[in-house]
Amino acid sequence: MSPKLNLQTTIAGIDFRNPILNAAGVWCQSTAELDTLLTSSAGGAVTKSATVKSRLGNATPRLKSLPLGSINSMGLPNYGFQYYLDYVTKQQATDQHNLILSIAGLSVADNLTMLRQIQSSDYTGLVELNLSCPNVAGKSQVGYDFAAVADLLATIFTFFDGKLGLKLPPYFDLHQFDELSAILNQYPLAYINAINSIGNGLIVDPLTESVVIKPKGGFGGIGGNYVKPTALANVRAFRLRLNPTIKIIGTGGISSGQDVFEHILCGADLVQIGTALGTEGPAIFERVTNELSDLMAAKGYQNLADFRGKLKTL
Ligand code: RRO
Repeated sequence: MSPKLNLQTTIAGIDFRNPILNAAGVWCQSTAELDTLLTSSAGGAVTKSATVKSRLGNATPRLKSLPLGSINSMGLPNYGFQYYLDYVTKQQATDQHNLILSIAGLSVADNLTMLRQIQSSDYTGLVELNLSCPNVAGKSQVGYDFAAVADLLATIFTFFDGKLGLKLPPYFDLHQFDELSAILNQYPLAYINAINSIGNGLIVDPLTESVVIKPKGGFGGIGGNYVKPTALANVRAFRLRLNPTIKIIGTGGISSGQDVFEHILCGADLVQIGTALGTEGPAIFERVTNELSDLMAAKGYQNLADFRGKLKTL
């Protein structure tokens, strides 16, 4: 990396030496995996979305890698909230702050329970409330119910004063961005993360005439190249509408430095890699960081702020 290049980025006062993290769910279920991320070239790490109690998740096969991406219906396999809270608190005590604690309660009450526990704990870092898991049978994605999101935020901010981000599902109608942004702008959110997988897609294997994953009759979240245009559109649409104090994490379809560049051009402050991290492993962070650096150097950019959000329109 050229000595002049600076990939540093900040969310709610938390510094990241570069803007490229794992996406929640990939390479982050165990502390061993999280340790590997933190010793890789990643800018930081997000933990597997936690539920109050540990879960084994859905029946297998529940993840399939595809030429253009992936489909998953993991069903929130995780070691339980306390496991991840202990991990990020321990890291914080050693001055490692570039972490995000992800939570995904199975109910409003569960989310409030976990947030109250965080509020009364020593952990003061970033927290990501996942409102968009598509894969728990019988549970719909809260992020599509704007009245429920409004109610939840109103309750959360009566007691929570930490650094809160929201993981959102993809939206497809401009009216949805208007309506949700008007709600989110009422609260001191640290960031939003756009997007989770595109929920309830279906991949068909014509040879076997079968679905490719077992849970929910084959329906699952789509990630990878399939979702990049939707992810970019969500980052851009929210950046045009949200208060500048609410930062944006861009997730979806990132497997190269150019993909990171495009997300940042649309307004992302940080980005996360899911599907491609799953197939390539943590070595991807060094490759993608180098590609981003080379692209910035070729364009004469020295900082991410030189091009963040500066997408041109005709
Ligand atoms: O565990 C999952 O099935 C899962 C989650 Br919590 C999520 O937020 N997004 C996704 O694609 N899978």
